[in-house]
Amino acid sequence: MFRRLTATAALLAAALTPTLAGTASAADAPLRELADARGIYLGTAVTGGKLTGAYADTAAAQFDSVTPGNEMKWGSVEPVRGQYSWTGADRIVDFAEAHGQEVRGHTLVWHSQLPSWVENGTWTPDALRTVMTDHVTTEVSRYKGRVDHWDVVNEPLNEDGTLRRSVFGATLGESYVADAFRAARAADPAAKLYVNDYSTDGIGAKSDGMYALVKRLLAQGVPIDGVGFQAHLILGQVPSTMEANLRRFADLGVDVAITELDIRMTLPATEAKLARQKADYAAVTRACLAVTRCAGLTVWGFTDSDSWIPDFFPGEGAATPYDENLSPKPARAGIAEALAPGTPPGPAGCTAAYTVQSQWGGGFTGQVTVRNTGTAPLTGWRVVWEYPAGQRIAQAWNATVAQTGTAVTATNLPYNGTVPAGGSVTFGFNASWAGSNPPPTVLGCG
Ligand code: 9MR
Repeated sequence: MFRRLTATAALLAAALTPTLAGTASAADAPLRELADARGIYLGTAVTGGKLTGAYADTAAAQFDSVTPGNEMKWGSVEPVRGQYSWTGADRIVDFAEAHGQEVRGHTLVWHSQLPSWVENGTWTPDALRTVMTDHVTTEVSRYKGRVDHWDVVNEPLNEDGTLRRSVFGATLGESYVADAFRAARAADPAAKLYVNDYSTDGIGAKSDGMYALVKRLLAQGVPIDGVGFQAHLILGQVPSTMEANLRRFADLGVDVAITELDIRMTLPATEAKLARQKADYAAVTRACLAVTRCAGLTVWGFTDSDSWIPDFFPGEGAATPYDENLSPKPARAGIAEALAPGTPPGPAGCTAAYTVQSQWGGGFTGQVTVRNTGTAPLTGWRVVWEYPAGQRIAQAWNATVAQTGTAVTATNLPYNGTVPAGGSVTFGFNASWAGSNPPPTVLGCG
């Protein structure tokens, strides 16, 4: 899909006033309008059974694309061979149509959440190929004209970039990927067909494998339109090569999309971690905006009450842009500010470097350098960090510094908020320590 440009762009540009850290007033606009004005869609995974009340209202108001979290998977729709159950999937597609949203169909061929008759069957290559293409044809035909993007093949690769030995890979080799795409194209020629995987977000062995796979498929004339990057990320670990990675795929002549974004942290969530998460969400959003063929960005659940993370990573969570009570978190503002008219796409606007200048019994002097690594001037900055060993800030200069428990927030003063591209400013402070004085565990700038 190519970017959609609408009149909303001009309206929003006129309505929003640039302030600290981008355009703070963009936080009030629905995310879907901000995204639309920048030519991308903003989607969320949803759980069909929860689509009532405030959950439904937020999903409809903020997002212009939905992905069924589970309801379109093979195990959900064809639990018994040839017997299809569409209730869960229909509910989400109906909801999307009622609210002017696109649908990302997820997913047709995947090694997980398969019915046991497929996973544990004994298959000849021909029999499995027939079962697979029948499944693809039936599901895509059912939603012909109603599903905009399909994750046709999900997670086909191992960590080293080789073909996963799923029942499909082991029985059919790489040919199953091509056959699944051909069946999907035949069933709905207008739907955009994607291959989708995790840990392919930055440049590395696995994304190299995906790159080579997509190149081979294209060379064979396989009807593949796009590559999905799931982006199940860890706080503070947005790959620095994400934008370059998206771009190299786009340069092959396919669309790209961020399909399952979440950014998990070790619980409890603190102010500093949430601020870091905000910067991370913004960085991913900017990476998509920077690549013209990035069709859109989908979060994997918009509320922490509907996230897979706590079940799969005990002790971790708070990975989505809204908290469990559907209140927006700083991460939501991170997306909004990145999408706001006038925010430059591309790499994050600032980094922070923390050093201890001198230390004595019980006290030390610290210094933080804020560097503008973006392409536009910063018009304000905020640095957050977290102390692991009970350090306490006593006084600061060249910034306003506040501490709540372990979390420290430093903001610019009127005279040093503007930092030109490539420039830096420094502030300092005196603080106390006892026992040890380790560096901050979380450090972020936004
Ligand atoms: O969000 C889905 C969760 O409810 C399921 O329990 C889980 C089972 O694996 O699948 C989750 O979604 C996955 C998605 O379909 C593919 N990429 C990884 C996602 C997280 O596991």
